[in-house]
Amino acid sequence: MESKGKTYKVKDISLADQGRSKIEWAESRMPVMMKLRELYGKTKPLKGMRIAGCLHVTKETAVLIKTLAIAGAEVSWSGCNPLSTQDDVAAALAADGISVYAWRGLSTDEFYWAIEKTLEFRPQLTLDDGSDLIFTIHSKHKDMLAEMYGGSEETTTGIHRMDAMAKEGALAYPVVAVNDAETKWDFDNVYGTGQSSMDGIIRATNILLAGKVFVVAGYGHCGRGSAMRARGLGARVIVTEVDHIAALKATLDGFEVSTMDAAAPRGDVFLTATGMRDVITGRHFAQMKDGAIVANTGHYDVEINIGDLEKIAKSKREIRPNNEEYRLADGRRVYILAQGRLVNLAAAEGHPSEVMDMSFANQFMAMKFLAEQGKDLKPAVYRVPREQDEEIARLKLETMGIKIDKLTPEQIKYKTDYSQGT
Ligand code: RBV
Repeated sequence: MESKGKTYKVKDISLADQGRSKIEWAESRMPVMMKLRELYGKTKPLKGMRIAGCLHVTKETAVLIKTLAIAGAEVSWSGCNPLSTQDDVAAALAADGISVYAWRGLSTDEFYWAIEKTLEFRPQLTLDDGSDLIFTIHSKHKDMLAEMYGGSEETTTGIHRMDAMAKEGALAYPVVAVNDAETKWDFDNVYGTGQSSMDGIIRATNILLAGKVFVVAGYGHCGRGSAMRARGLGARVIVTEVDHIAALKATLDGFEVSTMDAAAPRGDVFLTATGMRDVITGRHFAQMKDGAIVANTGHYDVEINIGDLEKIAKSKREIRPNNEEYRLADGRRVYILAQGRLVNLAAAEGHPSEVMDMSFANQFMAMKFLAEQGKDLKPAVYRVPREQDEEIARLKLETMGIKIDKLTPEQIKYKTDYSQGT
């Protein structure tokens, strides 16, 4: 509902209590975020800053949004994928006074409408997952550029977009590549994607993964996490790649590496994690076994060419939530999960809170950094400083009750003394 005087549009505001419980649950699993609230709730480093965010509206994102608000920011939010919004969480945020424009299942027009709504208060900072906000401001709202302090980007696909923009000289404000922090991509992309993708596939199908041939396309961080978890559940995993080094890593990690053409007739389950379009196309569908299940965990829905499948399919029906059965002329059935959109967020709840704790701590610190220094920075893509990564890892370990060793002064000396050999 969008009503006069209200700065939100969500599916059903009466779901707010349910959403609040979910958010509380996430808070109880996100100790680093709670620590940031404690630290910056007093000093309010984001006071007076207007932040527009475009990132999956999940219980974890709600924890980030509330933390930004506690640190003084005014926030306006939209979801970054048509199928990832948790409507109860959106309702809870709206009921608690956050300006949020997000509901599950919005159309492409509504998706961009929601982004426009979040820009109405003329943000000074943008927080993106996929860079749709940054791109919209640069293409449609150039008048806003002068007020911008900077932006941050959550995911690999968005970073590629930003690097390309910077290379062309088209980027007009500084962007922090949150994705590339070690405490983000070595954890969120690997363990987060690994677990949440299995979760999405299982919720949409409830199949037994043990004994299945599970094809993972792409052996970047997300592909590696997914391959590891599929193997852990007893699947026989085949990895497909276009990059020689990644293919070699997968091989030495003990996975079978093959081409998609060779894997297509063998796979029971397919999962794309490449960030590239047309990874599974018509000629692959034509080879698949009856009952093959096909899903994507990459940011955009371009990895599986569903248009090709539509062309050869005789009929289609929803057999379970987030699971569509396509029947081919010869009677074979192929199942597409979550319309080829990221299965971990569309068919499950996204990455677990514990891992988003680190990703979103990086987001928070990026916002703080840009609020303080953004105006002095040249437009470029900035990597997260090493100290920030180290501090987040330190805090995470501390909240997990894990202690580590410290170098002695002799060891530090040894480390820097190049004269000592055998
Ligand atoms: N992602 N967010 C969640 N639970 O809020 N789960 C996954 C969540 C992010 C993740 O950081 C990844 O980079 C991005 O979604 C892909 O769009």
